[in-house]
Amino acid sequence: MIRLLRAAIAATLLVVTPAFAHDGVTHLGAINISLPFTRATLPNAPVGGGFLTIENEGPEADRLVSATSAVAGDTQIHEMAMEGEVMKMRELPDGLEIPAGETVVLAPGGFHIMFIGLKQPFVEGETVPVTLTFEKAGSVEVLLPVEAAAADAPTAMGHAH
Ligand SMILES: [Cu+2]
Repeated sequence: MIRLLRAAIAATLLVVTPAFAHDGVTHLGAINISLPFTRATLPNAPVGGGFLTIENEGPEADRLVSATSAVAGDTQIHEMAMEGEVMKMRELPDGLEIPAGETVVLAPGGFHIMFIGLKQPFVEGETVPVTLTFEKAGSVEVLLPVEAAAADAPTAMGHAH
């Protein structure tokens, strides 16, 4: 019985081990995720945005294929693109490629994670959990610190506009 229990615990540890956070960077295989943040939302705001930086240290391209979170009814990966003369955001149905050896930044005005149908407002100083799934590296939960509503970078970057 005890042996079974130990085996179960060991198996659990094996599943959890590949992802770990260090100095604010979440490591998942060849993928490093840093500078996560989101912005405070007004009460009853329908949507929120998630931002972070994804580095691929590996020799092969990977792809962020999905994002999920308990804070919203739906969570999507979006890009900003010109439609005629208007900048609009749209979902990337195939996710976002992270080329080998490159870094892709999700930031206001560009790629972002879109939380749709917020179940509660995002409050400055709290964190919003999001689970990111990569085609090759697998899944990892990242906590996005909630910054001020107009923030364009995490506080740690030292931005003061
Ligand atoms: Cu969006």
